Amino acid sequence: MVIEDLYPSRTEPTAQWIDRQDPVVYAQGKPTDVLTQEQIESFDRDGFLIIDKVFSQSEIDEFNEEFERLGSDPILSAKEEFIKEPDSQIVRSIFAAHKFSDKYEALTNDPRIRAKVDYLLDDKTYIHQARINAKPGFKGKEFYWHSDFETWHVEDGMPRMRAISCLITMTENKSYNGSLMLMPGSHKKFVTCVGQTPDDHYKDSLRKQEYGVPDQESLQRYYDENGILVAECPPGSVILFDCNTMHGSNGNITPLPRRNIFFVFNAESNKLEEPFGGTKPRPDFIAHR
Ligand code: 6CS
Ligand code: FE
Repeated sequence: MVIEDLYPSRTEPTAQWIDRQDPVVYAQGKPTDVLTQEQIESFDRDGFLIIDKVFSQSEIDEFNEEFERLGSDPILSAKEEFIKEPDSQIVRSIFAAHKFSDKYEALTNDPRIRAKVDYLLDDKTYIHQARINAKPGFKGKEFYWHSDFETWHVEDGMPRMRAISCLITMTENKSYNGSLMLMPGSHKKFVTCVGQTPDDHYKDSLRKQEYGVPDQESLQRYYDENGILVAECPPGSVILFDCNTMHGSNGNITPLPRRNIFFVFNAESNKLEEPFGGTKPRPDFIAHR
């Protein structure tokens, strides 16, 4: 069966702006007590929502201990799930972290996040991708601007925009230590990217992404329209953002690490097909099938 590609990307020599074909808040109008009306409206309008201190400091301490345990295990850190920084052997991301840790596994089902996501997507959800982004002090490198959906559509075969990323902050996220930056309202358009996806692109892109990144003119246009929001928040906060919200983060040359747990929930009705870009599917630890 051929599935229609509503969001073709990396196919044209110049960037195109396509209107979003999908809702943002799928449960629009349905009553709920897991989010306030104001929170729902701001997620719909901006494409993200920041909720301070959802988790206690002692819970966050445990998640950090778990990270230290995984990251310092020489056998584990040699695995392909452990992505290193582009210019060193320092751990940048641990993918499928919930497969290595019962604590992270349990966290994926915590109603403080799960119920919110399931409401917004109005469906049962499953983990599409789970990782911890370490952004260590002094050495953590940037993540260039991108829409996650662009990559998940082209390289993983995610058909529609019906997925939400959930960050749980494990350290202070300050303006200066490489915090997430978001472009409000960018989730309402799809900016196509230019360039052909190389084979086994993930081996480079997870360290430093160079394909599936938008052109500068489009980024300028977003910036001129709504500027940039730096998601500053204390440890234990939750940042929910739509799969198509344009985001990125700077490097971290401060002594203060910026470490976040990152879960992506996809609607069960939106499960992965063959990659729309025609490449072979990425490994399961990046895109669970
Ligand atoms: O490849 C992924 O799935 C994610 N990682 C990067 C660096 N960019 C796209 C997406 O967020
Ligand atoms: Fe991303």
